[in-house]
Amino acid sequence: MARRSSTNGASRPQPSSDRGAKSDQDRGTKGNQLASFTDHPADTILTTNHGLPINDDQNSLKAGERGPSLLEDFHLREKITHFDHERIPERVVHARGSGAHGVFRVYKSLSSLTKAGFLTDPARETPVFVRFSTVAGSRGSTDLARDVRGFAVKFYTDEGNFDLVGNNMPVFFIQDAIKFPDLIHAVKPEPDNEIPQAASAHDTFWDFISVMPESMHMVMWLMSDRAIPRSYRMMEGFGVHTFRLVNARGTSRFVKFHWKPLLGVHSVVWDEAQKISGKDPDFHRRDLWEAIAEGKFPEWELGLQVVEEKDEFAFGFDLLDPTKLIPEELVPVQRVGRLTLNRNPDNFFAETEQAAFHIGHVVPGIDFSNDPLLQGRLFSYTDTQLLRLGGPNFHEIPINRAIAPVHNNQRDGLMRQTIVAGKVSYGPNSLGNNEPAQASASAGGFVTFAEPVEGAKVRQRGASFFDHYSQARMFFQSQSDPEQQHLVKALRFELGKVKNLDVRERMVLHLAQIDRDLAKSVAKALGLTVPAKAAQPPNRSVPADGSAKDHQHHQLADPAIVSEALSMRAQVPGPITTRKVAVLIADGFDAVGVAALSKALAAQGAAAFLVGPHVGPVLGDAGKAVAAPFSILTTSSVLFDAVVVADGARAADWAKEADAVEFVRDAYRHCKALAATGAGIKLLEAADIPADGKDGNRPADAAVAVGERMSRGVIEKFVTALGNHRLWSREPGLHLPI
Ligand code: HDD
Repeated sequence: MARRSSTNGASRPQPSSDRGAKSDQDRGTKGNQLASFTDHPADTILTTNHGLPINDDQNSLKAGERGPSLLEDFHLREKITHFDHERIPERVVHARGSGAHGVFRVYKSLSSLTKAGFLTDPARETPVFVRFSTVAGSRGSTDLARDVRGFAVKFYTDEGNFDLVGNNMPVFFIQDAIKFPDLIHAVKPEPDNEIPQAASAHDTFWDFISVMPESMHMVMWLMSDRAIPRSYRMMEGFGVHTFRLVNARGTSRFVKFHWKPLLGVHSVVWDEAQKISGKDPDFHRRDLWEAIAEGKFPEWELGLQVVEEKDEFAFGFDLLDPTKLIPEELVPVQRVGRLTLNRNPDNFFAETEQAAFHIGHVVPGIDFSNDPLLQGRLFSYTDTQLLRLGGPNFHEIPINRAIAPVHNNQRDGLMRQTIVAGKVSYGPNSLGNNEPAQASASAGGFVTFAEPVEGAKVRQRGASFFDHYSQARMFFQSQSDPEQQHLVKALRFELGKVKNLDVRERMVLHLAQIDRDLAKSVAKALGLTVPAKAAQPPNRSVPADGSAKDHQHHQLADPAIVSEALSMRAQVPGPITTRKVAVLIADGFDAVGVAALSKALAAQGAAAFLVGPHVGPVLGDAGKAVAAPFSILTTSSVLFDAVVVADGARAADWAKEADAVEFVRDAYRHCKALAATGAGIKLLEAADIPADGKDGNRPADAAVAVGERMSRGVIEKFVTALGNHRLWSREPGLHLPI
């Protein structure tokens, strides 16, 4: 098999030829004469990094069979030196991630809003690279941590790269970038013992939050199920900040960017998330990889909320405040284009790990607002790459290269790849025809929107920034009952893990400002009570001289809004495409029934996976064996969306297996669709799952389908339940009394 070692990477848009210098590696492995050394083709022969074919890669060079190794062994030294330097610093935040290539296309020209070429030409397909991530954990941490997810998109446009570096939540913890290092120090593992990994449920995080009221809205999102997505493919994305769109006439409007997944917005439950973290910490990474490998390409629509310049002050909150969102009920999201992820990276390190996103990578037609969080980010991203990727030439790494031509007078530096001919590396010049030449606006030159700016130099924020609770309340009150329950349980869990009593008490005071019932429910599980008139909780995020005192706990002028768009449950569940169903089979299983079920699932893009008592051949009732890819030991129902127990000669044996009982019990507890036929029903009974028609004392469960045979009725009921994602009404019985 031919080995690919191109620095241009077949795996990403090709850069313009004038900058694509060939590497030593390419030159070294392409020589024809190598073919004569072995039976292998020339480009498969093992060489040093300098192209020398290696004769023995099994033994180091020694002075005699039993003698010491020799310093002369250049191959040993090169190999081990390279190995010693294989690691680069992981990202200080968002270290754990997964990437994919794809394309973006706008539905129709948005030229009235922006002059950005990729948003004005529906015929143009723009290549993209997307990296999803968690924030707090290290590179090897679990995918299912309760955390914000990064959603970073690099558009390789004809006018340069545009990076939309967003999250799966539309607001942020802090209002000003100056607090970012504090936030991250608080949430990362505690510095004395580096515990806990990838978790916010510890004292330093909640200590910080409990004296930072501006975090309350984001904390509601973090405690909601949005923080434990079912899949990267089933998350919304948000640019968070207010940006500007500028059209060819120079008219500017404010804009919030959204990504709306076509598979719906779905999450797992917390107990499930914790179990997935043990059973398959790569769950989201695997899910994304497999969907793309199978050709079931994840898709999102790009959404815009556009606000006219004249309406800048039309809201009770400030558009520059990243702890506030614009309710979709006030400004609808227009869906303007589609993102499709259609290709897995060839090499994780070269592409996903070395991808360098920067919120400052914009193209003509897109501009910034004065959001103080955004402004600070404009500094941070290039700065961090200098350390992480080792110097100023990280833009030359294939995954980061623009497809637009790059010409400038920047030269040299560590690991420079581009070979620029000629003497002139300055401008203006006369020796080089004054090139590279500046581009006029009409020739595509980026011109910053000429926003008038005036004011005293101050370290202050606008008054409405000090309303910390209104939108937190709006978020909580917009959730459906099960979503509120999950949020309450998450707070009980997280604060229950906090050892410091003062921190717990302060948090209850904050919750009381958001919603009294919420505070009471959480307090109860912490052994606390909410005072009849809850005191104002502390706010340490004010300057030492108290100049911001007047603004503390300011209340929004807007009437209370309940925003359906904030509830995942209020949204269309989406198709069952790519949903995974575990089918438990034992020897003598109902082969025709399982085939009918698999066919029905496949017809809607979902897939059945056979789980046997062991991996490998399991006999069907007609004597034909099928290979089970999973056994009850190698997998778990938390890794599937739904579970079926098939009838068969040995199906009743499942009921005696503790692992099988756990399998279906978890599926039921996590509100998933279940089906069982014939003797398979015994397993549901062993797990105390109400199987309708079998136990007259219990009401039928809308997401448990049972029958003697795998009838059309059983399959239809099961598939409908799968389409509803989860049957949350099962849950109340599982809760502590509130
Ligand atoms: Fe950030 C990475 C998103 C605030 C500093 N950030 C990073 C990534 C995402 C975000 C998705 C990972 C990119 C990738 O996959 O490589 N960050 C956000 C959002 C924010 C935000 C949506 C608020 C709205 N970030 C933020 C602030 C600062 C940073 C206020 C610093 C002042 N972020 C960084 C960083 C990182 C980063 C240190 C780490 C690795 C990197 O940039 O390339 O520069």
